[in-house]
Amino acid sequence: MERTSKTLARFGVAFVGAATLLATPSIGVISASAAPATLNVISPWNGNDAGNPTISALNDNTNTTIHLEAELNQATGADPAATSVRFSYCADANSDNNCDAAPVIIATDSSSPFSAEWAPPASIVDGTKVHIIYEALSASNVVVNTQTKVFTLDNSKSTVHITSPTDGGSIGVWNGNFVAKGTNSSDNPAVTVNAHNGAGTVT
Ligand SMILES: [Ca+2]
Ligand SMILES: [Ca+2]
Repeated sequence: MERTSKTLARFGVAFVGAATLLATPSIGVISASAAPATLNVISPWNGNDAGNPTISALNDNTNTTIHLEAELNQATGADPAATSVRFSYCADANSDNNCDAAPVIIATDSSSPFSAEWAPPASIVDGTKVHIIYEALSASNVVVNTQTKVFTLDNSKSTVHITSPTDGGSIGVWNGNFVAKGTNSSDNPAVTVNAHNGAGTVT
């Protein structure tokens, strides 16, 4: 059964039944036969500022973009082959949890780590809620899974840009120290590295 996501429904895009054919895949339309492949959102991390996660485009001494990343996981046989991730955004300036206009595609990445660098347009001012939409696409550009994360743009928040370990790379240590390197915004934020293997804070 085909369905439209809340994202599309919010814009009043008419859904006239399962026979609807679209010339190109639209954001949020999930294919009729596909069981969802796993789509894990990596960045931005929405665990900061409990209940009100923020993103910041403050210059991190490398760039003023916000890193978007997701991971595809399709180890089980029933999953359709997702081959790329498409990143989109919309603004929700009146904070009613609905996009104020149709989502705008940022980029599509077809190689792991699936990522994009996003420069928020000047039209999105500080304090605006932003929906980041992650879509797993099949080789024929059918959406097989989608997730939306909501953040508030707050360019007063400190930023970091990690250069080592490399994005998606491996760390060749089993139980020891490793060095994380990068740049940070000029307000000199304190940087904490958390290990996601249960070891807790390591630096
Ligand atoms: Ca950055
Ligand atoms: Ca809105």
